[in-house]
Formats: sequence, structure tokens, C-alpha cells
Amino acid sequence: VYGKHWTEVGALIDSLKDQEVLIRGRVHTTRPVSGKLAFLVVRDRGFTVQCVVTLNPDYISRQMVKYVASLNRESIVDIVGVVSVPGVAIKGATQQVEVQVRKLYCVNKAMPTLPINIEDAARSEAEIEKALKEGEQLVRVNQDTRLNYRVLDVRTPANQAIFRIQSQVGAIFRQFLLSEGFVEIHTPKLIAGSSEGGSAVFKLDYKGQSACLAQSPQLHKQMSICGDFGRVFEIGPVFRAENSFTHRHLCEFTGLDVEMEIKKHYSEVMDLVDRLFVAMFDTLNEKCKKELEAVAKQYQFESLKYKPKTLRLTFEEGVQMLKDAGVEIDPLGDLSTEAERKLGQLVLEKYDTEFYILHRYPLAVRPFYTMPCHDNPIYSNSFDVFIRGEEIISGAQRVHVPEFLAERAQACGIDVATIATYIDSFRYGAPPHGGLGVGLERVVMLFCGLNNIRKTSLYPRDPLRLAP
Ligand code: ATP
Ligand code: AMO
Repeated sequence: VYGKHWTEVGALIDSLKDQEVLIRGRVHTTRPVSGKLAFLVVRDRGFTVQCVVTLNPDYISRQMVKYVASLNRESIVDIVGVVSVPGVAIKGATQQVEVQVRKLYCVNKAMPTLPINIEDAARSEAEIEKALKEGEQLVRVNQDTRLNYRVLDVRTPANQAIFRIQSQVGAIFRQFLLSEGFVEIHTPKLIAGSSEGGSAVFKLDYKGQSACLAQSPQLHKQMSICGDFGRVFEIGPVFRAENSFTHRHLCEFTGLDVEMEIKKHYSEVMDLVDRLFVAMFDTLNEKCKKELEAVAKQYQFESLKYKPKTLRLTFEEGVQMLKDAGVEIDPLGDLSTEAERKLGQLVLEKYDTEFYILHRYPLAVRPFYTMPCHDNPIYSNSFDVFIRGEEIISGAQRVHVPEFLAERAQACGIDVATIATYIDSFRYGAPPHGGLGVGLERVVMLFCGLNNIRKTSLYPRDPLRLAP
């Protein structure tokens, strides 16, 4: 049997009619019809094919029909069979051919009762409502159950697609930046102090010294610019000791970070965001069509609206739009989640885009390393980037004068001793520079119009979840 070539379930098409194939997959469902006939749907990476087991003196015994009907769902099976094309559409399978089974081996059995039924976990809200109305017995799979049994949960077509899209986002980010002369770096995640300020930091003991899990690669990516790499990027874990539960905060996420020398203006960094993300969305729409369809089938969403040239608004313009719409707002404070969402709606109505940059934030709401605006130091050379009214990126020009940097850190309540080597790096001569940080899980969540970041983190970490 194993002398044959394997055929993937997704590759089973009409042109293979009458050919004998060897496939491996999971038992998706079994449907016994009689002592002489049973149907088996086999699944492999999101594709499913219906296999027919019919009593046949040369290949299939009565015992075999009974055995197939009793196979546990999710078991792994190898099947040798002949491809046939029925005259009617096959419901409940992605492939429109059948496999007439000649031999079947169960490679490894799954438990008889699983904590998640994949068929149920794959249903959309509308499908669940319809099934319930029709009196079908079914269990709505809640998020905790999904996450507790993530290995099963990610077998659904939508989840398979989400993590393939996530993989593409990382690949596009890396390829784009490498092609523009950026150097990929890897910075330490065990560091002496907080890199972003604030209390959201995991503290630990480092052989007797107090240490932190890096809240971002901020300090070391800037130090690498002082080390003459010119343009750098990193893809790596970021740790935030968030205390509360929101739909968009995790305690560990994947940061896509960039740092680059700038010649004249922080708009050079925004230009990069513009080119990188327009290229990313174009490529995702082109290369991940099937995956996006699979996500939309379970979680309805509209394709992201974006322009070939990304809209830029100043913070002041954003505040004015909100005020004009009757939203009360502190013109020098940070935007609340609700205000950000509202601004997203207003921008969509006025500019017909769901992707835009908001820049020149008030200095007071930005981290200590942010460069104040030359013309008005109440504001800063900084920006956030939004998808569907939610932040995916923060970025800025940085302070590159060491004395001023130390002063800003102190003013922001940072213990300068914990970042002494960082500040010293600027004493050896530092070029003007800027950069940005992207949250990978947020990009995928918002591009796919999903409502919770736990859907786009393979093994999410939140204040209560440390497993699996
Ligand atoms: P950044 O780290 O760049 O600030 P962020 O998306 O976490 O990114 P914040 O500026 O921290 O955004 O917060 C924006 C808004 O999100 C806050 O005004 C607040 O409403 C909400 N928010 C942020 N962090 C939390 C949290 N841990 N719990 C609840 N709400 C939060
Ligand atoms: P910031 O703190 O805004 O900026 O983080 C950058 C981006 O990371 C994502 N993000 C998160 N994702 C999931 N869970 C969280 N708790 C979380 N917090 C942030 C967001 C955010 O836009 N050093 C700066 C970046 C820079 O200026 O280069 C920084 O870390 O998508």
C-alpha cells in the first residue's frame, strides 16, 4: 500500500476519475446506512471528501462496513480507493468527488467522546440559530472551551485559515522590509527595567537581580540604530502584565517592530507604513482568497476598505471631527476606545476608508522616548494607525539627544538607573531616527473583522490563562 503516491484530500478532483488513490486524513463523520453500506467523510487540513464503503467480495467484508461505521471521529485513517464522480452535488464535503474504498487502516484512534465536536465548532452564528430553530440537538462551543481544547478548536476551516493568514502577514512584513534594506535583529526579552513605562510589566528574579520581561524591543532596537545598522526590524514576543480583560489586549503578543534612521521628518516612517501595509493588504487579498472566504463563512465580514495612498489626519483634525459629531473630548488627552471607534466611523463616512494614520499626538500621552514637535512641543512627532477604528500600530520619531532623553524619562517617572546603558548609547553619537510597533494578532483580528484577539492568538495568554 505504502508504495503508492499519497494524494492530498484537497487535490481530489474530477480528472482523477477511475484512478486508485491513497489518502490520509481524519475521520470527520461516519454515517452507517445498512450492514452493506456506510459513508465516511475524511478531512485533511480543512478539505473534506466523502468515502463510500460498500460490501464487495474482493475488498470489503460485512465486518469492515461495521468497523468503519464504528470509527471514532478525529481518528487518523489511511484509505486506498477509486475516485468516482457522482451525478449529484455532494453535501457536507468540500470535494465534489467520492472515494470508493478498497482498503482502510486506522493509523491512530481518537477518544470516543471529544470535548469539542468540530462540526459544531465550525458553524456560523446564523447556522447555529437555524439549527436550533429546527430542533437540532447541538452544543454552542463557548470561547473558554475552545481555548481549553485549542488543538481541536483550530481544526475548523475558519481557524485553519486565520493562522495561515497570520503566517502570511509575518512573511509579507519580513520580505517587504528585507527588500528595502532592513536588517532582521533579535533583541533580549529579559531586560533590567520597563521599556514603555507604566505598571504593565512582568517582574522576575534574574539570579538575584531584579529584571523584567520586555514590554517591547524599544530600547534595543533604538540602540541598534546607534550601532549603525541603519534600518532594522524584529518579529518577536512582547509581554504586558495587563490586569483587565478586553477584546484586544493580551499578556503576551507578537510584536512586529521597525526602527530606521530618518533624514528630515517623521513622515518618512509614515511613508514606510503606507507602502508596507498597502502591499500587505493587496497581497493578502490576492494570495489568501480561499482563507478569507473560509473565515467569512463562519464569521461574516466585509473586505477591508483602504486606499492606494493611506489617509493621514492630525490628532487635532481627529479631535475636531469628534467634536463636530458631538463627542466630548479632552483635546490633549488620549482617545478612549469608544472615541477611537467613533472616529473610525466618521473617517469611513467622510473618506471611505477603514485604514488611516492619526499623527501629532499630544506629547503627554506618549512614551518618554517620543520626540516633541519642533513647532509646538505640546504635540509630538508620533502616530497611531487604525483598522476599523482600532489601533494596530504606534510609532514616532525618537529623542536622540541623551541629556534630553534622561530628562524625559525622569519626567515620566522612569527609574533612569534601569535604562542607563540605553541612555549611554546616545552619548556615543546617535543619528535622528524613528520607528513603529505593530501587534500581529491585532492586524489579523481587524483585517478579518473579528471581535476578539483570542481568535487570532494560537495559544493566548490573558490575566487568567496560562494554558494550554
Ligand atoms: P498602547 O500600548 O499603544 O497604548 P493600546 O491599544 O493598548 O496601545 P492604550 O493607549 O493603552 O492602547 O489604550 C487605549 C484605550 O484602550 C484606553 O484609553 C483604554 O480605554 C483602553 N485600554 C487600554 N489598556 C486597557 C486595559 N488593560 N484594560 C482595559 N482597557 C484598556
Ligand atoms: P505600543 O505599546 O502601542 O507601542 O504597542 C505597539 C502595538 O502592539 C499592539 N499591542 C497589543 N496587542 C495585544 N495585546 C496587548 N496588550 C497590546 N499592547 C499593544 C498594538 C499596538 O499598536 N514601542 C512602541 C512602538 C514604537 O513606538 O515603535 C510600543 O510598544 O497593536
